[in-house]
Amino acid sequence: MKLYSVKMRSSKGKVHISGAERIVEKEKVPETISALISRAFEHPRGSADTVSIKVERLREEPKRLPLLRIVEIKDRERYRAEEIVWRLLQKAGIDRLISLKVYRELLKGPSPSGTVMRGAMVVRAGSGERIEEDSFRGVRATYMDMTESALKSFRELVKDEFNENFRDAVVLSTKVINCRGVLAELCISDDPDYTTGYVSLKGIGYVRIKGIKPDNHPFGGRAFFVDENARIESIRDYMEKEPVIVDRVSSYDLLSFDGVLSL
Ligand code: WAQ
Ligand code: MG
Repeated sequence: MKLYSVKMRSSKGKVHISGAERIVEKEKVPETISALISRAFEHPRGSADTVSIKVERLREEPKRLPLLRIVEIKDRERYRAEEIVWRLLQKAGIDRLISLKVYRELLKGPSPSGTVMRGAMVVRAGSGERIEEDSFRGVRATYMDMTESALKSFRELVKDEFNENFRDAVVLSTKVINCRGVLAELCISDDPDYTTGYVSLKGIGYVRIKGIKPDNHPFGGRAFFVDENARIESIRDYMEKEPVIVDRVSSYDLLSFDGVLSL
């Protein structure tokens, strides 16, 4: 089957507004472009004045993966966002102080210029050292999507919680967590009004965190936590080149925070 990657990036002036991507069969390319352009025009960060679309034939068969298991915290309001983040990351062996440092860095704009990065920082879980080669840009996960049938099951699974940010984020994180050497991911949206983020942990899944940042906060970012032996070249290669398609969903549960910590 001939599969194509369709990517969209939009900006207003020099400012990046949004990006999204799909992997589809050739016949679906035109309608996919149209849907991505509508999305760019309707983005809450502002209507784009420039939208770029890139269409490429995939040279490799995508790796097929099940979606990460998703959990949500039932008693979210009993804890501070910071505490939820560090206690989850502690399950991946990451020290509290390292987690808090990264969390705060993402919230203030993790690029050395004090703005958001386009990609993710890559952090050694043991030492907290940032190893991405370009700390302005970071490492980008790309070439990933869900099959139509997995998307249908995903909508049924998450019901009213469905939105495009959520859909794209679980797919991205499924790719990221399946990378050799990656132990965990922390994500905070840079959209001022999208305050749901997540921590994903290898072997556990995607933990959704409502109110991971304050309302109307225009910064955010992602951190990929890797083990001591991980090489940045192989992490980057996998993230930026290997195509992944999610072809089935797992589960979506509401658990107490203690319940999540004991998974
Ligand atoms: N690869 C690596 N990092 C990325 C990528 C990518 N493809 N796309 C974005 N980032 C980084 C970049 O630094 C952004 O500033 C940051 O992540 C946030 O991106 O309801 O909306 O697209 O469960 O604003 C997560 C929660 C929503 C979804 C995430 O991220 C849910 C979101 P945004
Ligand atoms: Mg955004």
